[in-house]
Amino acid sequence: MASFFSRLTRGLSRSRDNLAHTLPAHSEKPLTDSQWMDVEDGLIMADCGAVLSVNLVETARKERKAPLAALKHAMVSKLENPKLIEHPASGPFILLVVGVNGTGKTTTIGKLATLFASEGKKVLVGAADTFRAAAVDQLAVWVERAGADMIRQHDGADPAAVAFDTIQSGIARNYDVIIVDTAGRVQTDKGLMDELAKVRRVITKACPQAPHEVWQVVDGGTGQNAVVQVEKFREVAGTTGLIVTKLDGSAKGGIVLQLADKFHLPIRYIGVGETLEDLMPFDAEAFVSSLLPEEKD
Ligand SMILES: Nc1nc2c(ncn2[C@@H]2O[C@H](COP(=O)(O)OP(=O)(O)OP(=O)(O)O)[C@@H](O)[C@H]2O)c(=O)[nH]1
Ligand SMILES: [Mg+2]
Repeated sequence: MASFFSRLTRGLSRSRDNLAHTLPAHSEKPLTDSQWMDVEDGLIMADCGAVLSVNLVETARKERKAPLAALKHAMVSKLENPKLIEHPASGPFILLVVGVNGTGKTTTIGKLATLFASEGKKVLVGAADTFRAAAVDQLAVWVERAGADMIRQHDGADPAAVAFDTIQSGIARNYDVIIVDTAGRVQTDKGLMDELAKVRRVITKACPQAPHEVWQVVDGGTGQNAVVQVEKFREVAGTTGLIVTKLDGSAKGGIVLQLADKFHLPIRYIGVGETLEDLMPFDAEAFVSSLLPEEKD
């Protein structure tokens, strides 16, 4: 836990230091117009985007609170999403994981499989990234370590066929959780996006209520482009939640707020590294605290 937050705090230090120049941590005094403009700039630099940054400052200015506390409150409100994870009344919980190349899908699935298995659930993973043999082997290592099972086919097999097979056998063999991994794809590649739509359709064919959740994994260091990615994947794959990874690297953090605000999608998990402990359920309050300068009493 401690190391998770220290990695997150270290990862977001650039944005936080930037904001610390403009937001006096201990001051109850209202900021001047030009100070608020500096805060707005700090938010834009932190990847919050112009529209949201203006909106956050407007909201914070209306509050009868110390400036830092007011901004924190405004940011947390943007991130709190009451949407509960959709669990089926009976049968397995079926999760489809999608996203652009290299964002961390396979690693995240490995970590999720381990988490679910540690809760005593029987977990099946479908290796529907059939592009590279190495992708399936990478997944197999995680799955084995998690004590979960995996469905795979030959290299180059139809990803939709692997997904169908996975759902069918997962239901027949009474798994509690089924997670389908997919190949990374750029949202502008029509052929690959059509293929993803087909994977989704086929999952529904194998189980009419599925997928119960579709989580898009986003690289936190992507910047503004993440907005276009989420827009397109949501349209094609019906994204229901987001996982933002690599917040330990060059990410500025504000993209998390921007995505949550723009698409009203819950952030389910965030990742700050490559090991199992580096994935945590998202906590809006803790995240905003890492992004803003520390409040002093
Ligand atoms: N620093 C850091 N690295 C991460 C994080 N999550 C994943 N990675 C690394 O990112 C790289 C790509 O991860 P994968 O899980 O293979 O990504 P993917 O989305 O499955 O990639 P494709 O299947 O090729 O699209 C690996 O080296 C991971 O270890 C994270 O939160 N922080
Ligand atoms: Mg992968």
